[in-house]
Amino acid sequence: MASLTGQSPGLAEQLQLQLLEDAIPESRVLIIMTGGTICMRPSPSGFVPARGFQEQCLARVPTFNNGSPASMMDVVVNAAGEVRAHPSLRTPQTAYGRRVHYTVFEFEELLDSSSIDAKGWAEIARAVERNYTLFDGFVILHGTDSLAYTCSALSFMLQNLGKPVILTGSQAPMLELQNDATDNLLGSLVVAGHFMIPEVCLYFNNRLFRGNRSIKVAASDFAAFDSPNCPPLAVTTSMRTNVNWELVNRPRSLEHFRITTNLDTTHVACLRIFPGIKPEMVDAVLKLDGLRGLVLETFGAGNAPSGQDNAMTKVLADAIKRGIVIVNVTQCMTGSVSPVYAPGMSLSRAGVVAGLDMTTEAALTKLSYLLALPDSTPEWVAKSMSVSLRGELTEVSQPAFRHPDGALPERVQSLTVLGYAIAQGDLERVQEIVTQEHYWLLNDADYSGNTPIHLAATSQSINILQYMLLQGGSVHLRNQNGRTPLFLAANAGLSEHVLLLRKSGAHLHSDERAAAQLLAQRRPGVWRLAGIERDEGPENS
Ligand code: ASN
Repeated sequence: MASLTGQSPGLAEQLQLQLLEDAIPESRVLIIMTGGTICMRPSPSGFVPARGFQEQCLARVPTFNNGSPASMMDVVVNAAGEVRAHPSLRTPQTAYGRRVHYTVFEFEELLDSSSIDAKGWAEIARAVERNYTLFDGFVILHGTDSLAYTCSALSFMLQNLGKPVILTGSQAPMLELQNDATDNLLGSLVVAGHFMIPEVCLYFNNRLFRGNRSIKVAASDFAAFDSPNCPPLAVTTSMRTNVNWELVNRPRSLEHFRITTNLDTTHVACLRIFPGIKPEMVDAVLKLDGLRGLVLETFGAGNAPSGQDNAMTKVLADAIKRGIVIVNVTQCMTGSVSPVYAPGMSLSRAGVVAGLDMTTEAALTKLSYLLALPDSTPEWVAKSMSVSLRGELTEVSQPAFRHPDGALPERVQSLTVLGYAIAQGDLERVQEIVTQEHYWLLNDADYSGNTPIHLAATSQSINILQYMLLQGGSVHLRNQNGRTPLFLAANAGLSEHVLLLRKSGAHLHSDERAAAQLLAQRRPGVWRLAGIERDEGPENS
């Protein structure tokens, strides 16, 4: 440890420096390695994924390892809930005054992403679910070839997501001298460790995209991805990462995080229309054994050739009558499918669903997700395809959302007024402020790091807490003492508040469990509701 005076430090100074080090807050991030170029090494048969990413690529690099004493991090590694201690690393302190404490969990089989399928997506979703309460955020390392599909699929598979899930990869391997892997991984770690963006995102070349809006646009450029119909959620510059909080989606229900894993990719197809395509060709695809859904990539604003005597339209209408869901997306990079021209209009009259501005990747994975849901009917799936489930399409204008970014200029006043209304249990006033305020305040923090959800967690009116949770306030943000709203509610002995927060997916952070256990000795009842059992082990519910 370096001394402030340049000489070797005495014991007292060492202790002081250690205390200063320990006072730096940390975020816990799990990196899930699925394969891809980022971890690849050359072999006689071309580049192949290689194991040992943490030791080989990260442990020796100062930006990924601040050299703090080795420590272990628990990771749940399988369906039986087996917990394995993994060696972990810490980044140096970031521009936001934190360190990211992380470990890499490598899948048994590392893939070139061109070989991933619904089974691989399910494995990723399960790894996130099993470790959800142990980490603040997740970074998924993945090949770039099918990355946009995986992002889209995961966005539908992860429901009521309350924490960031950031996918990234690279165009050149981490061990190549000139690579994009270092920046992509570091940027993803910073986002996952600092910003409450509870969405499945893709971070690449200094930009953070909504996962289900992104497409791969370049085979070898470092700027490999774009999100033509949705601006980036964040951009990293030399100064900082600027988050566009108005665009960030929030889970707005009183439900736990959960996953759906059985996407039906085997009964869907995608067909690109071209000038001269024959109706018989389209009919042949639509008559594939067991086909349940088709994504039709059409011209411009959603137009397809109608064929002689409207033969194409008839083929499509017949398939829809047989129960096949057909979704219309545009071949263009930007813009939306809308029935402005006669050919587009006749498709919509035949029952073809307008996929609006969805990417093909999003349309295909959404179709696979909806068709696999229990009790889904073709009519219901068709209707749901035009509705935004995870921000994958532009439907109507969404409410804007704003999150703390270090500065609280003109919003401090509203935050204070909101604080008073919460303290007085005045639900009507709270609703008024939250509805009228230009920026959403619910995830803003006051001088002590308390968000309105922290305040509501101990307010006399449970209805205020419920209202705020339904507006998308985060249950995972921690105040300056590292406390979650759940901790505060339990500490105040408010069982009803605790139950409501738990229902909404709240859990105690691993850093506050030791204190919670001590407090539970005096008040076991309410702390049990908060998730503290007598024989404490890692919590995964
Ligand atoms: N073929 C690689 C993959 O998708 C491409 C990459 O990651 N850049 O796994």
